[in-house]
Amino acid sequence: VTRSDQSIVLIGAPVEEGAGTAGAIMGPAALRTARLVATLADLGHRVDDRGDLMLPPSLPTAPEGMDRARHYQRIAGWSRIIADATEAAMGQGGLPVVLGGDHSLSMGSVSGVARHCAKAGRPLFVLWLDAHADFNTPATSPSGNMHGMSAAFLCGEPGLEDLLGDKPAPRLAPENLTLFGIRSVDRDERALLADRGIDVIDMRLIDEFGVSVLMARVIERVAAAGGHLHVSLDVDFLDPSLAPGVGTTVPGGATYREAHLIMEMLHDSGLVGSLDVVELNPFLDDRGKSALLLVDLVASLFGRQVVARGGGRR
Ligand code: Z70
Ligand code: MN
Ligand code: MN
Ligand code: MN
Repeated sequence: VTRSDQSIVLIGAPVEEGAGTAGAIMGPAALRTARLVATLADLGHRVDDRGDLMLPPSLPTAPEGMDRARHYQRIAGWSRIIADATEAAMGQGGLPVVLGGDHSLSMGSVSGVARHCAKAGRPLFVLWLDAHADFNTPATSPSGNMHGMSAAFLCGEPGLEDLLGDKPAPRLAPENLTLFGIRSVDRDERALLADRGIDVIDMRLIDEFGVSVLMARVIERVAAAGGHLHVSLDVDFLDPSLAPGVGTTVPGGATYREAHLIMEMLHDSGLVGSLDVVELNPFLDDRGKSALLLVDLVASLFGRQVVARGGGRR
């Protein structure tokens, strides 16, 4: 339950090879500079900052035909150490928060969480807050950038079967994935999403129904299944006027108030057991603005409230 006494494990994952633009390597440092650790500790949580992971010098070899997945070897190396780190943190009763780094890191983070959930017999649900669907495969991707493939990989789409080597993860049930905030999808990616029946909450639905109704639906499904909810927060979910520190800006993103409400509802649900904060590119940011907003959002997710409420709303 997401209350004021979580054991939060911070895992820096300075991976940027999955993105088309360099700079996400500085993301974990910027989030720490924006006082992430003290902010979570002030909310009453135990915070164990394990520092940044390091890519080992010897990388996995790429299978034949991996030229459609750029920097495959490095992303495979990252995925394996990130998966081991989130699985270990959860095994110790911790709540892993992975600081990115580009969104390819979720291939590792969610895989480690999935391994833990499989052992614990708990169904895994993933909420993917993003402008993009990240549902390309090496065959459908127009760019070859692996940060656009992570959600598809996790659902077992073909092309990256050897990524995790001899420690593969159980696939995420496609019906347990919700993409939320979507406003940029590639042609073949759109066809794949439709074919697999992925739950895509795009900006049109958000405008029409509001985040409150749509989020309540997601939370109810996870609660009914007694599931573990992993939240994968891509900075470009937010409108670029609020969070300019991203490689690919897409107009029409979530507002400050929508984003905070989502985090508050997630906190109140008590269902969130792991988190990624990805795609922050401090090189492109405006005086730390995006990093500071992310830390505020993470604070809301971990229980910061404007006014202390009694038991009624938890
Ligand atoms: C496009 C691709 C992407 C950012 C994900 C974009 C992917 N669909 N871009 N996150 N910033 O190249 O696959
Ligand atoms: Mn557990
Ligand atoms: Mn993304
Ligand atoms: Mn994105």
